[in-house]
Amino acid sequence: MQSTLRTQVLKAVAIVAMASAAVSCRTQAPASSTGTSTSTTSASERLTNERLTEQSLIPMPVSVTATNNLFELTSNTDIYVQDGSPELRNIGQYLANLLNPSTGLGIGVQTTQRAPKQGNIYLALRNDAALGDEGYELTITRDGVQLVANKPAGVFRGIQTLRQSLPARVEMTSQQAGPWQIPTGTIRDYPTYEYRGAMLDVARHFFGVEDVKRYIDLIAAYKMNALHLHLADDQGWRIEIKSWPRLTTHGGSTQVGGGKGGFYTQEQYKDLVRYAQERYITIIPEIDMPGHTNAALASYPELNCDNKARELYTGIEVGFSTLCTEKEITYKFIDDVVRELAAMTPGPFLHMGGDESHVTPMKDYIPFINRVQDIVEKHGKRMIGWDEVTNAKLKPSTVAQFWAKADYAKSAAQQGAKVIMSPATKAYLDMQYDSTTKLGLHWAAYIELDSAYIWDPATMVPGVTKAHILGVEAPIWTETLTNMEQLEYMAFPRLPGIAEVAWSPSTVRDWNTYKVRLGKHGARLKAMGINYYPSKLVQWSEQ
Ligand code: IFG
Repeated sequence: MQSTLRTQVLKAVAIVAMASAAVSCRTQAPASSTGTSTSTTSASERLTNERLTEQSLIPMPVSVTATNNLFELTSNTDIYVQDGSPELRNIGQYLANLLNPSTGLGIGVQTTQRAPKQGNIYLALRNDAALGDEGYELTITRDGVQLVANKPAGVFRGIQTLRQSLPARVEMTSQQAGPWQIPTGTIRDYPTYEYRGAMLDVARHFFGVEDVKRYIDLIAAYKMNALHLHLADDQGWRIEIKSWPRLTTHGGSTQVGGGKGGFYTQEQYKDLVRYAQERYITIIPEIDMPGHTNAALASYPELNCDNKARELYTGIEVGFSTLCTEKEITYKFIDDVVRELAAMTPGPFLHMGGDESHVTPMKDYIPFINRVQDIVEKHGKRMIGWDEVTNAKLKPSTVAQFWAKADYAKSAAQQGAKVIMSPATKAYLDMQYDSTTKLGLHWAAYIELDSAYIWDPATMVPGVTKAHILGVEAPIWTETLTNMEQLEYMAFPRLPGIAEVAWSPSTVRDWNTYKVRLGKHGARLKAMGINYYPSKLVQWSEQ
C-alpha cells in the first residue's frame, strides 16, 4: 500500500478509534474488583491504552514496534511451553510464580507440540542466529503472547521484558485488581556485552543466604547474568573450606564493627549457585589475595612470614595484609582453596583478587600472581583479577577487572586478555550519591544517577575497545552497609542504569529519555519492595 494512502487509512482508523473510545469510556463497565478482568473491554478502548513503545522497559531493548492493541491475561490464560525442554518448563513455572500472586488468575503451565489457541502465553525455542545466546523475540497480539529464543537463557531474559510490559502492580506479592493488559507489538532484543554482572561484598559485612537470593532476584530482573561474590577479605572469610576449617570458624567469626560475622557452608554455597543458575546467572567466587587476607592470616599462623597469627580485624583500612609469598605452604593453601572452590563452582571463572597489595613487594607479587594463575588453570577455571594483576604475565584466558587504573586496563588489552569494566568513578555502588548521602564512601567520586548512566564502556579507556571488553560489572562494597535496606538504597536505582549500559546498544541510550523511563519505573521499584534512592534528577511516578 502506498505510504500516503497508508497514512490516510491509519489516520482514519485513529479518528474512528478516538471517537468510539470517547463513547466507550463513558459506557465502559468498571473493571471488576475481584481481580478477574472483564471481557467487555471494548476494542476501541484497546487503542487508547499505553503503547508498547511507551512502557518503561529497562534495559531498553534493541527494537520495539507497537501495534496499538491490547492482550489481556484472564483466568483462561495458561503458559504453554514447547514440548521437550525441561528448562522451558521450569522457566514457564518461574513466570507463573511471578504472575499468579498479584493477578490471582491461577495461570497454569502446559507443554505443547505447537502454538496454543488464542488467549495464552507461548514459550518456545527457535533458531534465530541474530538473537545469539541470550536474545529473544517477544510478539504480543490481541490473541496471545509468543516468546521465542535460540536458548532457554534468551527466553528467561525475555520474561523480564514481558513482566515490565504488564502494569507495575504485577510485581506485588498480594492480589491486585485487574485488568491485566499488555500493549501489543513486537520486541526483538539481544545484549551488547556477554558479561553483565554485579558484585556483592559479603566479607566486610556478612549477608545471609536469603539476602543473597534477594539480590539475585533483583539483578535477574535487569537481565544481569553474573554475580561476583567477594567471599574473603581482611575482616572476614565467608566460605567453608573443609581442608582449612579455621578460615570460617575463626576467620568468619566477625565483621566490620565487630559484629558476629558469618559464613556459607559448602551446602549453602551450592544452594546459592543453584538458585542463581535457575535464573541464568553465574556465580563467580572471589578469594582476594595476596592482599586483603587478614582473616586467613588470623586463622593460621603458618600463613604469616613470622609464623604469628594476626588479630581479627574489624576496621575499614585496606592494603596492610599479605600472604607470605615466599613460603611453599602458602601455595598448598591456595591449591586447597582453589580445588574446593572449583569443585562447587560450575561457572568458568574464579576471581583471585590481586588488589591493593600495598605490603607485597612487586618483585614478589608478580611471580605470586603468575603461580596463582597456574593453580586456577590446573583446576579447570579461568582467573579474573583486579586490574593490578596486569603487572604479571596474563594468560589469554585470564580476565582483568578494571576498577581504578586505566593503564592497567590498557595493559590487559595489549596482553590479549579480556577486560571487565567496573570503573570506580561510575560503577561502584558504594559511592555516595552526593555529599549528603549518609551511607557509602566517596574516595572515587560522588555518583548521582546521571553520572552512573552517562558513560560508554567502549570509549572509557583509550586503547580498550569493545573487542577487548568481556562486559560490565557493578560492585557494591559493604564497609558501611549492614543490611538489605541499606544495600538496596545504594544499589537502586543506579544498578538498572548500569544493567542498561551493559545490555542496550549505545545508540538507544540517552540520559534525557532514560530518566523519563526510570521515573515511570519508580512504580515498579516500589511494587518490588525496593528501598531505592528517590533522586531529585528524576520525576518519580509511583502509581
Ligand atoms: N577498594 C577496594 C575494595 C573496597 C573499595 C571500597 C577494590 C578492588 C575500595 N578494592 O575496589 O576492597 O574497600 O569502595
